[in-house]
Amino acid sequence: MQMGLKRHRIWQASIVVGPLLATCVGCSGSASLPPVSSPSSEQTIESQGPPMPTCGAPQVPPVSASMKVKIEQFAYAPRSLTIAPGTTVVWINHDDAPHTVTGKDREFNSKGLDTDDTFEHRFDTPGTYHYFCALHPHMTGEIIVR
Ligand SMILES: [Cu+2]
Repeated sequence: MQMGLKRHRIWQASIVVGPLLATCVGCSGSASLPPVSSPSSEQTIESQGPPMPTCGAPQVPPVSASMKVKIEQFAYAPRSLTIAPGTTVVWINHDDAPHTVTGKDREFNSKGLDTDDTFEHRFDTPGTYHYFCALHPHMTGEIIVR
């Protein structure tokens, strides 16, 4: 009777070790196929804990600010835009006619923008930047960086 009990215990112990090893293998295995593209990937990473290197989840860079200026009916909207240094301004042409975004002092200059084309420029230095459309010089706008 007693011998039988002991054997039973030993058998149980070996069963406990087995699953532990299996869990370890399972960890690294699951880390290699994380749902990286899912928006909740940050939560997934936290729950996975230390084994991050094989995970390869890309760190989301801080989103740099950007502002949009529409080009509509031969005008920039808004015509005057105030932004913080380091902001990227994106112009998008909603007109059927081509337009450009040309800095008065040529600090920046787009090609002719067709419909729905965009042009972007990052403003790092405080100041007022006047610009116009090279094809329709009466179209003017300004970017104020401060
Ligand atoms: Cu134009």
